[in-house]
Amino acid sequence: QVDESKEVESIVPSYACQRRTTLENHNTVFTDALSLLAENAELSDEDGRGVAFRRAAAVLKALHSPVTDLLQLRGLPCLGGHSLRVIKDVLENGASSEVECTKQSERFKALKVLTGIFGVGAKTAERWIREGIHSLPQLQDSAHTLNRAQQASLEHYDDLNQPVTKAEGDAIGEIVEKAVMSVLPGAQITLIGGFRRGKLTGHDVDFLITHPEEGREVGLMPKVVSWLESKGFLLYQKTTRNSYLESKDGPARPSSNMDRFERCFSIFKLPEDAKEGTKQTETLTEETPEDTGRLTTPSLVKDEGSESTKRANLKPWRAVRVDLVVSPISQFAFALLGWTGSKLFERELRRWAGHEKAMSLSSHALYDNTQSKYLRASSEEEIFAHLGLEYIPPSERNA
Ligand code: TTP
Ligand code: MN
Ligand code: MN
Ligand code: MN
Repeated sequence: QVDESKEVESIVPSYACQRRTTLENHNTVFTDALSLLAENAELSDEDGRGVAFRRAAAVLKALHSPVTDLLQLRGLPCLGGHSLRVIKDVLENGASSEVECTKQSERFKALKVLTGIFGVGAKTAERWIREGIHSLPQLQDSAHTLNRAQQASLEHYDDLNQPVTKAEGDAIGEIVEKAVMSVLPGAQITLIGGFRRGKLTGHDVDFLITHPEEGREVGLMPKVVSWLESKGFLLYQKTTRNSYLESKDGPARPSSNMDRFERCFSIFKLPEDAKEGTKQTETLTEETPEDTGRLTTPSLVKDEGSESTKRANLKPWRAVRVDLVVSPISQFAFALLGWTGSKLFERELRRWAGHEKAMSLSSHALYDNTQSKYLRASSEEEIFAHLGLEYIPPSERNA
C-alpha cells in the first residue's frame, strides 16, 4: 500500500553516501539558509549543530523538485525541528529571520572576515573578536604576531577569497604536471576535491599524486616543491611529511578527517597568461569591489587607497590556494575517495562504515572490525562494494 504522494520522499535514504547528489539543486533558497546556519555553528565551535544543518541541507539538495509546501517533507530523514522552522520561515516569508539576523550580526561578519585568512580557524578568530578585533585593519594594528601561513594569506587576502575557476584549476594542473614529470617521470596526477565533482569554481585546487610502482613516490614532495619554487610559482608552501608509517594507533582513524599523507598546503602565483581562453582580467576590471561580494578590499589590507584595487586587478598574476597530496599506489583508491569530497559525503561514508558495517574507513585504508582485517581495494568501486553501498560517481557526491 504505497501512498503515491509520499513516494518521492520515502525513497530518500538517510545517509548522504546512499544518495546521488548532483550540482543541480532545486532548493537553493532553503539550502543556502541552512548552510549559512551550519557555517555559523561551525564558526562558533558548535560542530554538532553544524552537522545537523549540513545533513538537513543535503537532504534538500537530493530532491528532484523545489519544495513548495511543508507537507512534502513528511518522511524525509535528517530534518530536525530547528531546520524545519527555518524552512517554514522561508516558505512563508521568503526568508528566514534567524538567517537574516545571523548575516547581519557583527560577530558573524567578523568571524567570516577573520577566518577568510588561511590558517585562522574558529578558535583564533573567536579569541581575536573577544579582544575587539573585528576587521583586517584592526588585526594589523594589533600586537598579534601572525604565523607564516597567516601572513602570506593576509597579503593575498582578496585573491584567496575570490573563487578559483575551472580554467585556473586546469592551468595550475598543467604546471603541477610539468613539475612532477620533471622530478619523477611516470608519476600520476589526479585532480581531486570539488573540481573532480564537476564544480565550476572552488576555494582552492586539490591534486593527488602517486606512482604505479609502490615506494617510488617516497620523498617526491620536496622535489616537486623545489622545482615549483625555482620557477617562481610559489608564494607560500608548507610541506608535511608522511606520518602514516610511524604512527602507532593503526592506519584507519574513523573519528578524524585529517590523514597522514605527505602533503603540501601552498599558495600559487598563477600567471594570467597561463589560463588561455579565459577573460579574467576584463571581467574583473568591469566590477567594482562592491559587486564582487568581497568583505574587504586590498586597500584595507595595504592601506594604499582604491588605486591599489585597480592595480591588483591588472596585475599579471593571481594567488591561488593549492593542496598537493602524495599517496603510495597501495592506498591510492582510499586517498582518491577521501579527497574527492564533499566534506559531508566523506563524513557520512565514515559514519556508515562505523555504524552500519562495523568498519573503519580513512583516506589510507578500510578495516573490518568483525573480521579483524584490512580490506584491500584498487578502485573506488571496490571500496563502495566492501561497504555494501551502491557506487556513487564523483559528480553525484555533491552532498
Ligand atoms: P577542500 O578542498 O577543503 O574542499 P572541496 O574541494 O570539496 O571544496 P572547494 O571547491 O571549496 O575547495 O577538501 C577536499 C577534500 O579533501 C574534502 O573531501 C576533505 C578532504 N580533506 C582531507 O581528507 N584531509 C584534510 O586534511 C583536508 C584539508 C581535506
Ligand atoms: Mn534533478
Ligand atoms: Mn578544494
Ligand atoms: Mn583543499
